[in-house]
Amino acid sequence: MAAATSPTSTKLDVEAVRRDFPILQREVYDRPLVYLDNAASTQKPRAVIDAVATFYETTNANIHRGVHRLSQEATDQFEDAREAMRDFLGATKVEEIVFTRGTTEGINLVAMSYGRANVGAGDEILITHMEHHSNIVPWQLLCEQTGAQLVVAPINDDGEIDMDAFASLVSERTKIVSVGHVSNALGTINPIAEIGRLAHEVGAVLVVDGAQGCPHGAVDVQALGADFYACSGHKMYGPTGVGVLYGRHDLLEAMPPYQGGGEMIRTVTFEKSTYAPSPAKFEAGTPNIAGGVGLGAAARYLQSIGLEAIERHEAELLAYGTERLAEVDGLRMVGTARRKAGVMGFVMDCAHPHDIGTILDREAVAVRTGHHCAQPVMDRFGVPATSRASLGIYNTREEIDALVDALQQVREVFGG
Ligand code: C6P
Repeated sequence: MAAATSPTSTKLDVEAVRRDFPILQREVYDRPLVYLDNAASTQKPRAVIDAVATFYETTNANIHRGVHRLSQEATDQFEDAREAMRDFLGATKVEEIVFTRGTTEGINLVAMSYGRANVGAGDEILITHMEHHSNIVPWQLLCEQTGAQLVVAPINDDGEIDMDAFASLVSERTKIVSVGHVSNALGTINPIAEIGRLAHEVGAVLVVDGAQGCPHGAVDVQALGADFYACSGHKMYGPTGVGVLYGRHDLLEAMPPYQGGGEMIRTVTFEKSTYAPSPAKFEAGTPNIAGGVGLGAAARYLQSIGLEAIERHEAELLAYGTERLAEVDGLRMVGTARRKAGVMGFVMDCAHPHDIGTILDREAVAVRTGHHCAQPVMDRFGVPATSRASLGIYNTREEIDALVDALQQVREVFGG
């Protein structure tokens, strides 16, 4: 792995970072790939690819149950990855890190385990208008099952939470507050610590959807005041099908299991089973072992570059991208919050987002188009869909220029 920067250095060496990602060497339609779909899924550095391949080549075995050497080594590697994620998220104990399939499963776990045990008729779950479907539907399911009420805090025209309205919606009835760290559709970075204070004042727990938070800057679950923080490996340069849920230890210990099966028990008889302590209690069945090992490698890779350097790099690119997109006639940005991560969602007066995406694709520029699994956000801004360019650690100003050039082609094709 190239030493792109040291954690303390100020500037990220983007060319060194790019050399760490083999896929960036490939061409699309005989042109260099311009990958601006990082909010959907990031590319994988050699460190992650090697960690997964080496695991299968040298260590592969089931974990936590074998006395043989490979099983012990596989267990050690998987648990080492848990430690890497503990450190990455600033949790105090490894017992607070539960491996999941990703953010979606993490939030469902909290809803179905903590929620069913602690929420009842007349209680409220507070979310915001900018949430991803993964942070809406699990709470709707919980409300259907318990008779609780889903309350939605409004957002303003820039795509920021209206914090006065939010504060007025927090009450003694609020049992769970669940908010995205960073909006995938708007890029807004939410004031999580402030939201946590409001939640805790009334004894509610704070769940943070960290899918778009942890890839782009340092996360400290304690400083954020998060009681739960869910994230996905594939959005932080790690493998797909694996993620983690951070949960405060006392909460996890008190929560009932979410799924039953092997691994999560202490004893089983037909009359009654008893359960293992967390995190095993929430990890029924054989997990994605190689994926977990790859996720640990991704966390350490990001730390080796430096989370502050990553944040600064993406903030500079976002500022440049916002400026350059403003040059495109008829383009309107959707999501103009003061605190934003590298997500640029936009519409154009001359073309539908899907047509924009198709033309950009022919120019080898990969963006996502659609509702981004955030239909209420689209409704709020009165658009059926947006095109979204989302930034990662390997993106460059030249790639933003390529995006803008391709958008000028869109204007030429569709007129205007
Ligand atoms: N957003 C996007 O293109 P999973 O699928 O479980 O890894 O992550 C779900 C999820 C939850 N919350 C937020 C804020 C997200 O952005 C995502 C995934 C992708 O924006 C795919 S829809």
